[in-house]
Amino acid sequence: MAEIELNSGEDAGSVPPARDLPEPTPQPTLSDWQALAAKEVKGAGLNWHTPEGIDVKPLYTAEDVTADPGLPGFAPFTRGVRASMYAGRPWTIRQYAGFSTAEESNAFYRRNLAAGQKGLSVAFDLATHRGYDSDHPRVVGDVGKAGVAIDSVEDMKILFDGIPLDQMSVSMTMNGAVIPILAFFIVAGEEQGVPRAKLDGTIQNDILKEFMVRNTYIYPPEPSMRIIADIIAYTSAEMPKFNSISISGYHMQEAGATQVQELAFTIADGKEYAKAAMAAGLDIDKFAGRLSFFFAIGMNFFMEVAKLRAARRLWHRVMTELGAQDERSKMLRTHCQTSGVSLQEQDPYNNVIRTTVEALAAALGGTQSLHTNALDEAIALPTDFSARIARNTQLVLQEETGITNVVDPLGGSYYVESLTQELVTRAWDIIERVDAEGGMAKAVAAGWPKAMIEEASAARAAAVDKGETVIVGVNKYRPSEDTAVDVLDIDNHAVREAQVRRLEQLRANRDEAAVTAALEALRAGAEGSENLLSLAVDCARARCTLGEISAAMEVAFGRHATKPTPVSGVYGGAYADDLRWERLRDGVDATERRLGRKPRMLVAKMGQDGHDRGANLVSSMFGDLGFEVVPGPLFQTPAEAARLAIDSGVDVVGASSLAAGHKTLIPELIGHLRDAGRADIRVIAGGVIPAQDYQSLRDAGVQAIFGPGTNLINAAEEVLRLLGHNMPPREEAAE
Ligand code: MLC
Ligand code: 5AD
Repeated sequence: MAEIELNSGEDAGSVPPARDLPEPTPQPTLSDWQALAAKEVKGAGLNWHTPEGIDVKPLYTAEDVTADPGLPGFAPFTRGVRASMYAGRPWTIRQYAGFSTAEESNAFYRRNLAAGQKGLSVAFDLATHRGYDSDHPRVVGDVGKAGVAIDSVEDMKILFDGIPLDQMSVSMTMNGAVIPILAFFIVAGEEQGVPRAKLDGTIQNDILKEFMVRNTYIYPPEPSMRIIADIIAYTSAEMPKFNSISISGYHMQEAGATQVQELAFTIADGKEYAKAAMAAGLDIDKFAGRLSFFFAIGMNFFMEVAKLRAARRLWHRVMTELGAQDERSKMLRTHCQTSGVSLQEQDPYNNVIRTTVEALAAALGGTQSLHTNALDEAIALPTDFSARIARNTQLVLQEETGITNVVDPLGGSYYVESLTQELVTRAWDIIERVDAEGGMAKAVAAGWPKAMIEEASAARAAAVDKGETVIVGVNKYRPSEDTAVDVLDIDNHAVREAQVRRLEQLRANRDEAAVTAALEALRAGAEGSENLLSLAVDCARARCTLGEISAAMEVAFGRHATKPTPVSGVYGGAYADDLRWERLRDGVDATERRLGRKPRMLVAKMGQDGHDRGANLVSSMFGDLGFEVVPGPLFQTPAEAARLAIDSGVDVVGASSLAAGHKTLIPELIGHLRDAGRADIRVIAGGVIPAQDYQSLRDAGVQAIFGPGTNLINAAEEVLRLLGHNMPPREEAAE
């Protein structure tokens, strides 16, 4: 009370006259701070040079903030797309999941929803992604492995059995076989009594990043872009609550992109899709409000927060330039997923900590929806146990920490505002380069965005292998004993048999004339210009299968294939003048002298697993070391890979497996080599391979196994030894 009275001036007489006040202490200036800090660290440099090329300073002040971030809910939405953000409604807890059969995945979804998950997100198996039915000979190792097998609308109905599709929003990660999957979803809704206008959800439908980094495409780029325009046209007219696309940077970061690259290429992809839909005659304000985004959130905490804020500002600018009038069209709404590659097989409980930090960054960046990875991410799909911890990470953040009560709580942070601006500027430079070359479809075809990402990936791998980038429990503080975690194992043969039986039943009970007519109409539509999704909905009603629908379009479009082109010089360059590298090069030279030619290695990718990050890295590194590397094409069968190995005269095949097909595919490869009398070709395996599978792979003849977190230098030593080079043990060579 006393102060209030004083301040009210009633007692003004007791305030000392101004001339008696002590002289105000001069405020320290920035150069005072610089001098003090320099003294503390004895002149050492404190700037942090990030992989994006940003020099982060040790201190930010008001002088670094050049733009007012505005208010949430208002353009350019830097502080969030909603005025009330999580204070009004928290982000959607949307866990990506799917495995085995539709029945098993449905049961898993129901358990998760009962335990607090808020939205669904379907992971399909690779056979489904690539447009093959489960009984197709090319997909023997893939059915039900990395996601759920869906062959027809009957499977889709089982997947959502007991889940009301007018109440639950469903995301479906599908890009290749996007037409049959969305058609099955629409008809499953219809047969559940939910008209398509009421379906709420998202389809990924983002093909450009498939050509760049994810590789689950089916058709060549041009018809693939038409498919996207057809889907946007259909959903904007018929499904007002459905997000027609989820423009994804996630996979770019997973493939090694820096945050600036992820940001720039994702926004540029979005611009390309908007332009494609406009070129197909659609009004931008009719569809743009249902374009959505998807980003990865890695361990660079503030960079990730700033990235989401920068993304919103960039999208607002792009859509304004494209002529959007409605503010909703310019709002970047996004899903985020914590980073899979940041998680490790070694010391796996650290992954819970990493995921928590990443989830917090996603929330402070203002995401609309979030998936948190499970702690066993580096080796397998989540179990009920690991999925519970992953989900609870979000529940604890939402319900225990109070972070949802204040909108954009980092707004106004000198560092975060400055970083946001810096990311906008740097990403805009790349977007302008893309524009100058005619847009993202052309840039992707030219290949430079992929090469840029692979260079960043190789540089990061070298920094980790050299220990400059620390990963706790992997390249520093490594525990002396490994911690075993229980992992989910899927009986791929049983799933495939169950699917094959259901396909037989479906084919036996349908009206073949109706099937043929619907497929013929679709084929003709693909050659013409009728809306493909609309035609596929008729196919789905007639019980055509996913493989049949995909094949009907393939007649018109063809199937796309690419040849890997690994980058060179980046990994090796990072090791210039390094003793370990020189020892390895000596080993390669000695092997070359002995063989009378360079040692040769095929880096094989078998099955429908298109994750080529590891394969590209290995090709690039062994190439830098002086091997002759044959980068095998994606999607080979074991027989094809064996043939390529023999025809190319390789000494060793490195089979890279990131999608769980290793137990089926690698033993088959070895069998084919043996049958051809070439058991001398060594086979090594690398990728996401859980320790409990090691013995069975060794029994099958695999000579070395390199799991997640492998140091490539150590792997190369092992390979040289396998090739008969007498490599001194590492300890002796340490000096
Ligand atoms: C939200 N709402 C509010 C509000 N906040 N209303 C009032 N006040 C607030 N504060 C409203 C919204 O406007 C919206 O209604 C409704 O609530 C739902 O909120 P949302 O924010 O739109 O969330 P959601 O429905 O979850 O949608 C999020 C999305 C969507 C737009 C990002 O596209 C989505 O769910 N994407 C998920 C993608 C995904 O899971 N992908 C997995 C990829 S895995 P209205 O009417 O305005 O809509 C992968 C891995 C791999 O790719 O490689 O295999
Ligand atoms: N279930 C759960 N998570 C999955 N992921 C991939 N497939 C599944 C699945 N079937 C996650 C992993 C991976 C990312 C691409 O998505 O985190 O890194």
